Amino acid sequence: MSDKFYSAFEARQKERGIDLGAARKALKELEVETPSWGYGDSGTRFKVFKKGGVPRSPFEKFEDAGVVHKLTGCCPSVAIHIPWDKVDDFSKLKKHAAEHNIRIGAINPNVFQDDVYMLGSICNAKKEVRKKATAHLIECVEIMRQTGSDILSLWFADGTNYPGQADIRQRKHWMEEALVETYKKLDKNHRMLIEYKFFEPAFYHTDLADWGMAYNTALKLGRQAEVLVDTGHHAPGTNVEHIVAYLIDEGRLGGFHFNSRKYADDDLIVGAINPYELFLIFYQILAAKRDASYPKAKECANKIAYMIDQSHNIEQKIPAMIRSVLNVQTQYAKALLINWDELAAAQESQDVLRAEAAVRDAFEQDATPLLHAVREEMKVPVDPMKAYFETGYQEKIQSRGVGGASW
Ligand code: RM4
Ligand code: MN
Ligand code: MN
Repeated sequence: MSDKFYSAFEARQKERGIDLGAARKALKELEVETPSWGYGDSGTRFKVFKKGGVPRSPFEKFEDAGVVHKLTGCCPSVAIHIPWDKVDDFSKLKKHAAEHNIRIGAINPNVFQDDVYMLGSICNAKKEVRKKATAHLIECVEIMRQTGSDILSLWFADGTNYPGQADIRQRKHWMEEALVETYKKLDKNHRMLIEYKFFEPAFYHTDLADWGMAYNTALKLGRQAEVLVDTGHHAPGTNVEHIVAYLIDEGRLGGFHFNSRKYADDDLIVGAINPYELFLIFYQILAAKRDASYPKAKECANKIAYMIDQSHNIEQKIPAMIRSVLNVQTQYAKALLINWDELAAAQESQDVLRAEAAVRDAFEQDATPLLHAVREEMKVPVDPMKAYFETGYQEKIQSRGVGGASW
């Protein structure tokens, strides 16, 4: 990066009243967790296209994730899905992760793939199925201990396809019972994140359909339970950043699953379709972080777990992950360029257009010089995508052949 490039940017931001030192520090602190399943083959209900070079084991997934961290400097942890990433000895996986300068992140139980879960897991009308599902959740708490993870990330495919198919309130009680039982097993430092989704695979009702249900459940469970917002899990047009602001204010926003959507739960690369939404989410988070008058929100905003949850169906997995991380960084960087005094003054004087402009003006800035400067400081390539293709890693992993792990 030429100094000229950065000085012009610096001068411009000075004129706009932005403290670049604070922005650089915040960017350096941003961590984004990548999902093990984002490195495996995935597809649609029509077809899974098998790619060459896809990891054949959880160990190889961590090797690929290690490359993403090496090039971006901000992906030190990897979420795992059980049993997809189940290994005989988790201490070996933990050690392997450490050898690649990363660690095991959130533990995601899977209670949606066994045949017995067709009509639900912890909300299934059959007691033995509920018991099996609950036992798996508890097994995952044990895996948290073995791996040193402090996040149990829960998502349920439970729901029904037809009116009258099941007793909705009864299922709600079963869900609460199973979660109470699991919650009791948590250690003091553990967090339980509850993810909602309004449809799919169930198409009539989903047992945890929206943030309100997830939030209410978290409240009943206790302080260690929080809500996880997957950006793809809302009906079109939903104001996701409002949900984010509300949950932070209540101290219960635990984390994100970032991805982007055009129509349904598309799981496309985050920021690919709606970068402004991602920016506006960060605007709400940063506003809460700055709010000295409301420590509860500030504290919550400071410990949000940022995670990616995507399915790379047609694109190469590793560069897709790098692109995702860069998109998150870019929108975060832009949100850091908001002039908060200007915004507060416009809001105070109830100047609608000036207030809207104060936010949009940051989005319209080119944050590239800032990102490059931060990457230089972090000693990672200024252009991690380009650097990846220069490493020859993609060619190297072709020797793994076709038919690696799915999801
Ligand atoms: C779901 C949800 C979960 C993820 C599964 C694989 O749609 O987003 O977070 O674990 O997909
Ligand atoms: Mn998700
Ligand atoms: Mn999803």
